[in-house]
Amino acid sequence: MDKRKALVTGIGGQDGSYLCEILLQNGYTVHGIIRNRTTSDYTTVAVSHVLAAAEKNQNKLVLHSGDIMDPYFLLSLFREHSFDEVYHLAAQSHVGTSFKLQLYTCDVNALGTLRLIQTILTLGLEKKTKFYNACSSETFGQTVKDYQDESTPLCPVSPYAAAKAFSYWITSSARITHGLFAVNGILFNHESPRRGLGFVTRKITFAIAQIHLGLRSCIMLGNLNARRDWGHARDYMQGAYSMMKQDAPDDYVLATGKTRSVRDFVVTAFQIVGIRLEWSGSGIDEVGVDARTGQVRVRVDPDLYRPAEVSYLRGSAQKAATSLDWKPEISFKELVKEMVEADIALIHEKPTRFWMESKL
Ligand code: NAP
Ligand code: G4F
Repeated sequence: MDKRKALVTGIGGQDGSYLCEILLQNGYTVHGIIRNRTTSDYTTVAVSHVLAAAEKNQNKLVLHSGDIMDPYFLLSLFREHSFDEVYHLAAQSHVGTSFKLQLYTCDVNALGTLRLIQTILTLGLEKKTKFYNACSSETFGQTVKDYQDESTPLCPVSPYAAAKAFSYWITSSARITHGLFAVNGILFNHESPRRGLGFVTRKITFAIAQIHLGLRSCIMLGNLNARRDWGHARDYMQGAYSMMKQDAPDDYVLATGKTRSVRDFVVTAFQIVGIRLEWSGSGIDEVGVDARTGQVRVRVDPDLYRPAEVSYLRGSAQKAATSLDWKPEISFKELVKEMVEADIALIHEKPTRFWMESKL
């Protein structure tokens, strides 16, 4: 069994919670950075999984309350533990929010990555510690190609993507300049029941669960025509783990190769609870109506349009298939079903909880 020591930044997020489980299954001692919440009664689904794993794996999973923006915190953490592998997942990961919080997003997503790399270099750990950077398909921006892969130029249109592009280049630079085992995982959208409520898939599945249980009537959405390549987060974290197992560092795209619109996601998710949608109107007047009852279930809110949109993403993960033997296991329909059913179960389980309406 491998006895390696890994650090996961952003362990309390969707991906961190799955990666933590994968690392524990593979015999790692896992350390995770989690931000202290002053309102301790608020626990996301992802965090609750990490806390459950910590309970089950005492001494094998160590949670550190901290922030990647504090270099002294990072220095003392790395000095004490000199990790074998660092999976850097922490980020302000919401693209829409990045237009309002530009400086903050760039500070965390771009300079936060540099802070971690600098910590490794400052402590002379570049020959010991492997580094994974969570890069994003959002960095491809408005591409004209039918699909995007490792050779597609980065052309960011949001502050989020610009910051992630910086993180990509500073990671490759550390590989070239300092010989650091540094990997960029360029991941297309991946979802799960542990996704934050502000992302469109979970916003939809959570609202449909509420509609199904008679707790609300309609979902407000922005751009229904945007297309994404959606996979399952567990599959993608398995891929990220494989990238770090290679003999030499490299950059890899993870994607399903299939693209679907937000509208397709809504239609598929409503089908899980037996509702068939029919669409009428156009632009901000478009509505999705329950074909059987005539009730309006989807409306468009122009406030949810983004100042600049990535309208089409479809990835080719050919390189990961060949070099990592990676392929996504969970289909789009299985993903949507798992998410809708998990949200119905969650609301059943915690009916009195105050659920925040997502305005994102
Ligand atoms: P997520 O659920 O938003 O998780 C991000 C985590 O980072 C959260 O737990 C957050 O903590 C933490 N964090 C943010 N700022 C921090 C800071 N300054 N110090 C310490 N922790 C901080 O995102 P995800 O979906 O798991 O994605 C993981 C990474 O992959 C992110 O870097 C994201 O940008 C990237 N990515 C995601 C996708 C995707 O489709 N999911 C695709 C491509 C790339 P709080 O909860 O306290 O905010
Ligand atoms: O779910 P989203 O917010 O994800 P987005 O912007 O694609 O970003 C996610 O994937 C990236 C990988 O490509 C990650 F790097 C990033 O961290 C994040 O995980 O939005 C998906 C699409 C967008 O086109 C958005 O305009 O859905 C559209 N959309 C339509 N209505 C909406 C809504 N998005 C949100 N969040 N909320 C809406 O009501």
